[in-house]
Amino acid sequence: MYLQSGSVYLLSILFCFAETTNFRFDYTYYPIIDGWLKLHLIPMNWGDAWLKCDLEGSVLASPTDKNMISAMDSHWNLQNTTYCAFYTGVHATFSKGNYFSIDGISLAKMPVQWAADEPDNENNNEQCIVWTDGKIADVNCFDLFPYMCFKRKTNDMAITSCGTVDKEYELDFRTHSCYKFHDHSTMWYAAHMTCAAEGGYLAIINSAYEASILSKISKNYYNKNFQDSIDDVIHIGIHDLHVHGLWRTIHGSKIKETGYAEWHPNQPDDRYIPDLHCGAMTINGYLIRNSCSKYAPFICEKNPNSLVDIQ
Ligand SMILES: [Ca+2]
Ligand SMILES: [Ca+2]
Repeated sequence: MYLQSGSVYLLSILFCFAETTNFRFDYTYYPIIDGWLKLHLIPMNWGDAWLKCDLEGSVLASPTDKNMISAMDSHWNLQNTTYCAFYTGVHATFSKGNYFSIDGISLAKMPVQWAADEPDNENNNEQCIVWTDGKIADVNCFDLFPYMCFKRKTNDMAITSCGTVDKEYELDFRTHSCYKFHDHSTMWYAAHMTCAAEGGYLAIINSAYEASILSKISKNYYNKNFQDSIDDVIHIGIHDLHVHGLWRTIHGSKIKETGYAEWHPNQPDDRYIPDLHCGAMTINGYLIRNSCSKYAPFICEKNPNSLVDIQ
């Protein structure tokens, strides 16, 4: 019975993905560049913009040729924003004055024009390039601007059963969720941002079975890489950031209502310790209080439909 419903589920997923050629629903395909663009309207500094595109599986878009410029202009003109400029991927953050796109194309090879009075490298502190009204200007990389991400279509791109081109997500047929273990240790907030950019969320444990899956994934990593690991916790999606002691999932549920509330012995204790407001999982699958700024690996969970354009 289980196998049958699992098969039907898989078929529905495959059918759904066969119907779409989208990279992800929030990117727009432009045939002229054989790729996708996305404008992020929440302004960020250039480094954060670079990271956001990177986590989404793309790069900051650069005006490398006339087709890219045409597509970038078209996409920008679709948006309703009071900003007059957005970040491109062109930067000189490696050495002043030497501007390249993210993939190393020299600005000197791009068919672009500087805006009036640019470049001025104001205060000798402008190493990033914005696109403004069809021209470019150098700005301080810490200034906040919207930014545009670009994903080039490649022959090896394929949407998996997890609804993403990211092959590291694996579908579990019992939970109908996909999981990805990130071995890059980072703080809880950055882990949350990473999962969100990938179309997922920091894993929320809903059953003993799901705890066993996450434990197995984690043990695989730790046993392979650390023989004497004492740092054996993994960020997951629980916290008491809003009120000390009131533990919730990042989707707002009480821990007891998620279907799994197996805390590590003596956890969570009531002592108030600043910063100890984020939740983690031991490699054996027990919940534990953890420092939000502690660097640890993490697991993202993803609904297979989260990035699919269902219109
Ligand atoms: Ca300038
Ligand atoms: Ca779950």
